[in-house]
Amino acid sequence: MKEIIFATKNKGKIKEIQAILGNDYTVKSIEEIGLNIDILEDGKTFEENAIKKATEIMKITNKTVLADDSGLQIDYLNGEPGVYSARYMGEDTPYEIKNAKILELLKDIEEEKRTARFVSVIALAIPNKEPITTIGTIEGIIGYEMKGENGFGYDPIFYIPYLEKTSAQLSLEEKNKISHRGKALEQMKKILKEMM
Ligand code: ITT
Repeated sequence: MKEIIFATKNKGKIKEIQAILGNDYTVKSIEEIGLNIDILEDGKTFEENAIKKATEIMKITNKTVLADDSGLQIDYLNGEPGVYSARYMGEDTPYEIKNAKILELLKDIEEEKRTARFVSVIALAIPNKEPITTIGTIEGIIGYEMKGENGFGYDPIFYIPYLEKTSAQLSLEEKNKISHRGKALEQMKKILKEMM
């Protein structure tokens, strides 16, 4: 089977990615190939950061590499935490604390003003080729409490009105069908078929 390296250290992401690409490709995280490097995510956009992650690892390995840069944009907070989602309140701060802080900031805000979306940009880097990106989004609102045990990160506060559930209350398969990352990866799957 064709091998793809996924330039992520996030275990929640890799689970979702393997469920989507795993039947067609052998997907390895950077840890699984024995690399331990930190890439400075200094881009201003998801696209810049995704391309940077994929390209840096492609140059080191000389192999096909995918990367995801993603985040949660909360309209009431002017789009924050956005590209800083992983670093919001500090990279090592537990998500219970980050999520509690966001709930507190939006405490008395009515539903109409709680709109938010997850965005994922997937970048593909192949040696000697220009990088290619795909994008996926999912719209929702910030809930009034944390709910659900699945997923990772901000999933317990991301409420999807038409499902009446947070994304942490969805199974991996349910989330992948509708999520930002699922949508971006499905598009990337088509590109991969042509390129590899
Ligand atoms: P890598 O760079 O190693 O892939 P990371 O966690 O640092 O891992 P990002 O820089 O792309 O990745 O930050 C994405 C953050 O956005 C992630 O850490 C979560 O806080 C949040 N996020 C993205 N997708 C999410 C999802 O599906 N569910 C919950 N939170 C998500």
